[in-house]
Amino acid sequence: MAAAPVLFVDSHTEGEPTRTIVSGGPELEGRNVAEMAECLASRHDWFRTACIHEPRGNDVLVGAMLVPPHDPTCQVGVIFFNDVRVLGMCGHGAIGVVRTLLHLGRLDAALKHEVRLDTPVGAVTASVLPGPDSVPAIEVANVRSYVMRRDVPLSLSCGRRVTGDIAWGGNSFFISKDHGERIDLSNLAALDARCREIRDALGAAGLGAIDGHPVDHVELVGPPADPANHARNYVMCPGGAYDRSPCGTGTSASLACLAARGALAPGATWRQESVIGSVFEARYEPAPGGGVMPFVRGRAWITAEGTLCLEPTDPFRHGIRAAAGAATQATP
Ligand code: PYC
Repeated sequence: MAAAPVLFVDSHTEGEPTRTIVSGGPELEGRNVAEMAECLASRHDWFRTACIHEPRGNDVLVGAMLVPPHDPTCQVGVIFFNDVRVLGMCGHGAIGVVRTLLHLGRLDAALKHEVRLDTPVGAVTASVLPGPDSVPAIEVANVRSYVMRRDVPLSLSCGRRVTGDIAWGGNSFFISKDHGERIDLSNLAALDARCREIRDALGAAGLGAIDGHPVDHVELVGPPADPANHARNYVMCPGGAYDRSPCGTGTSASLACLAARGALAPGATWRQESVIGSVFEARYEPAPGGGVMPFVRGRAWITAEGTLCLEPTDPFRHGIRAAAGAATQATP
């Protein structure tokens, strides 16, 4: 029997792209979405690389595979992945998925509409709200976010010392303010270098993973360019690409840090600017058990839709992977 076509819809959320796999792809086994994600990672990694790696994708793209939900309160299951691995959660990706569901007519944009997404790290509720220029604003009630370690000092290879908090917002982040770099598109090379130094120093300090979470996102925070906003960030993702959006899980982790310091009251609005100047509006409620329940609001636009073709004769049908310095294709 021929494999079902892989249908996709591409969107961007405040600049950061999401490729939603609407149908097709490998059958994933599991008693819940976390187990299905594990099945994708361990047995079908070729599908992740086919969707995200060149020549079909790129290192900025995040994939979102729609799967049947297991949590009976959820309408859809979603497994996020990037150029490196399967992710637990992705804030901009969740907004892109909901925009895609609206585009496909699976949600009614005219109504205030709630949709629950079953993700590997738990159920996430998204609300569709009226937005400026009749573009809906999508607010994601993310998973509980919390600080794992505060004021962690690091010595970088350049000799600079930085401090930062390690926090969870659906992914784990090292969040630093005293990094010494301008958060500006004209300074990308230096921002990239500083984040890589920080990641190396985290590894050298034995902080590459905490509480079972790889600390593989680095978030540099600075003053906003627009005084209407509260902060600007540069977020390096696990593969080294920077987030064009203000990063939903990174904004959630930042809220947890602000709340832990008493620097932001529950319910108060936090406008988080990205390095490209796009904005997420966020707030939190105290979480039972500590930390915060974050709400992150942003907008997404559809950029493309179609079928991914994996021709059997194409040596790079499963994506180009750099292994030991050589470009190889991933095989199932
Ligand atoms: O929005 O959570 C996010 C995210 C994580 C990595 C890229 N974007």
